[in-house]
Amino acid sequence: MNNTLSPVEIPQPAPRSSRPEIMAEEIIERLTYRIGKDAKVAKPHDWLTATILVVRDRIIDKWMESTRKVYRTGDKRVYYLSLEFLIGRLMRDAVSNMELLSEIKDALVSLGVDIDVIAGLEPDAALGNGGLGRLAACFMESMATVDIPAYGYGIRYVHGLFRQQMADGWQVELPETWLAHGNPWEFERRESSYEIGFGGSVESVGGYDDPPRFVWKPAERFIAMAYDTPIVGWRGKRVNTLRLWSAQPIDPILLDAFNAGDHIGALRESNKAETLTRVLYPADANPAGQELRLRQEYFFSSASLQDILRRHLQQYPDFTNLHEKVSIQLNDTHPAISIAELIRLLCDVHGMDFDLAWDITRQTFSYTNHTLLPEALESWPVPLFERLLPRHMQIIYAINTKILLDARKEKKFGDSQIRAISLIDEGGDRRVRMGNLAFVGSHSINGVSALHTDLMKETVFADLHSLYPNRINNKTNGITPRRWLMQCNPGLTNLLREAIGPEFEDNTEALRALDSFADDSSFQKKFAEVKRQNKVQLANLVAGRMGIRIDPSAMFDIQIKRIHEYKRQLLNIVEAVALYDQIRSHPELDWVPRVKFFAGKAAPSYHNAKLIIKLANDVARVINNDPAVRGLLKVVFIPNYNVSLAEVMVPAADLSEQISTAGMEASGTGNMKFGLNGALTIGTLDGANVEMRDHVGEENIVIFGMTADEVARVRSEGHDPRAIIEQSRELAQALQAISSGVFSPDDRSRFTALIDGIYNHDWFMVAGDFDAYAKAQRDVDQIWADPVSWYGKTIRNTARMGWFSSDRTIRQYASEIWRA
Ligand code: HBZ
Repeated sequence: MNNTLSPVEIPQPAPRSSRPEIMAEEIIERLTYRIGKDAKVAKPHDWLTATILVVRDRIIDKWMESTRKVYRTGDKRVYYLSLEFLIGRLMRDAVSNMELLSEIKDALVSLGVDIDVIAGLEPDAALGNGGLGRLAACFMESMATVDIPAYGYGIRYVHGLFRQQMADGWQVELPETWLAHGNPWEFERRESSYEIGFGGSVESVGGYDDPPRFVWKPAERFIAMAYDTPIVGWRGKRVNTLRLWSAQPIDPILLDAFNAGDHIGALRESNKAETLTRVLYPADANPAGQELRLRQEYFFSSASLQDILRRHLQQYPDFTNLHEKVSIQLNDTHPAISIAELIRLLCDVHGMDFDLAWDITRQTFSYTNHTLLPEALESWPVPLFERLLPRHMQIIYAINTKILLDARKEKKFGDSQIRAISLIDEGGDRRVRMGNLAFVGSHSINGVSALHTDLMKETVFADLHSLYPNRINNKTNGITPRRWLMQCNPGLTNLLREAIGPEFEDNTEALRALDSFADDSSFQKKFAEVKRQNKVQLANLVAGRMGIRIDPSAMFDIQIKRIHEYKRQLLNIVEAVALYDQIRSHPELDWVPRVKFFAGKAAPSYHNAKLIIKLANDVARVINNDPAVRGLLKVVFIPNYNVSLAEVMVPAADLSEQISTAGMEASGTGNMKFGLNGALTIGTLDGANVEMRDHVGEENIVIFGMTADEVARVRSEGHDPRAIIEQSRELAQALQAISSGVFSPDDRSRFTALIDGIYNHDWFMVAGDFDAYAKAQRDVDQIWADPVSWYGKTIRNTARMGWFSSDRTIRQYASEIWRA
């Protein structure tokens, strides 16, 4: 019943009890009436679903409260538009943030169910590739935690990031089916559906006295339907919405065609719609240039904007105050078409004048850049753009005219600078530059670490920055301490609570108090014991999944992230080969036992990244089976890296590898997770490593290698990698061994071209940084050999990483960008 029709007061449901007995009853109730299973025959999966439904009810109470509150207060809403949300499993997160963990455990125990068993069955929602998608997930949780009324908008991909399997050491991609058992977290919202068009033509109407109005007549139309997932903040203070769009056909079946016997043709529309939101593009650095990707980008941007405008009109008479009530954050350029779409909706649909619409648009949008790699900057061929989005193309030309006039007015710009500022790349085939569109359509453009932001000003956006000097700002990334400390590392969390009290649970910077325990030997012992337990868990996982036995007293040296040449897994592997050689040549020396762990996925079309995975596996096979190594060195590549695997690996790490070529990693966030969980970092002065060093102190982090400036200089002046290699016997031998097939006897030239890249140009400075890296690793060995020193440093890492909480990052976005 709609309460505008009915004069009666609709009673609110009574708040749900959190007593274990009551929750146990409710779990049985859900099992019986919602799932239709008798407890006697229920499968673990049924118990999981029933448990989620019980937790979900308690979340819904808070969810509605949060929604009512923002209507009441008229507070500004923040919209986070992202093509990726790498949220992982939600049950432990929800239960823990609702502070129901022990109650739910007890309820399940009373029913004979082990929470860890059912929690492990929840699919890992991998609607993202890597750092960018995971950042969006951490931000969603932090926005709820710091009480910002926020909505995440994205796509409900049927298939998230592919499942990675190894076949003889090669990556094989298999489809991922996270929705196979249904998704108890989501609510289908049929009433929140919007029409999305593509193609067709633009007509202009009117125009005598009034300015002409443009009407887009799309050739194809689809429906975007919403699915909502509640996102719970810490202590359940606020629950926000993650709204993901799914494409539906307007006509599910073309009956005329069907009746005429064309059974396949009858489903054409339906198939086309399903294709739109079926898969996540698996490339994380080179833009996926296909038409379907642009369609996905426009599809979710348009649906989100229509939804935002509809919500605004429920509370306000028109859009003149839109920028006061709405902030839209663009997570990279993937949703940048939203800028043209907002102008289209305001002008063409709601009759606003272009200049006002442009003004409001710019005050509403802000854009986060996540990469400087020139090949990663999105651009679309003008003919494709024109065909798919003819009206948006016109709007982009109109914006461009304004921008270029601005630029011409400033006498300082020459032709090459004007060309760099233009939204259209005119060199070669004409292309629309999405980065430039995002920049000029936003009042704030932020980088994700201090170094990255500086480099943005100096490189990709130098000319736009000179035209609009106050727009670029920095917001150093952060991670949510709930998932990345309290949930994934309960052992450490308990120890911290014992030592410094519970304040850090609400304010991560209170971890600082741990500093005074760093040299306390009894605390060091407890800290070491927690780490050992976490390492045992990882060792068990590896034994169970891969049949490899590892000794938890060895140093766990971990590099987990997407496989990319700039992230330099290759440098790590080459160093492992060099170390292997040393151990065999000098068995008499006191080698520190190490296990080098790798995990990560390669983009399916990224040849060298896939070769690097194969190399890691080939090297692992040889080293792990060589009795001369006596178990002093092991190499393990764990397949199918995802959020859930990270939750086991991060707490178990002794050494965190953050070794990208300086100037290339925008920030990194894995670096922060490891530091918080008491790992020592070995890293370059890149991305947020620079700020980590400033926070933890340079004596508590192992920094090596060329700086970003040095890399830039070497690249422009040219260097001679061959000479560098010849001067380093260790490096030369390792490269020679790999290149000549020592690790690939079945195909001796498998890695020759990969290694030739180092000899010939060494773009990523693997040779350039090798000696510094190898020396830094031996420094790490020395620290390890002295446990008092090791734990002093790692405890200080945990103590000083509080600033890297995404709560801090979100507060900075809120006060400096969103003014929310
Ligand atoms: O964003 C990453 C950066 O490499 C990393 O340094 C940073 O910490 C993180 C969060 O700011 N960038 C990505 O993860 N980028 C992508 O995943 C991506 C996905 C699709 C694309 C391009 C990039 O088309």
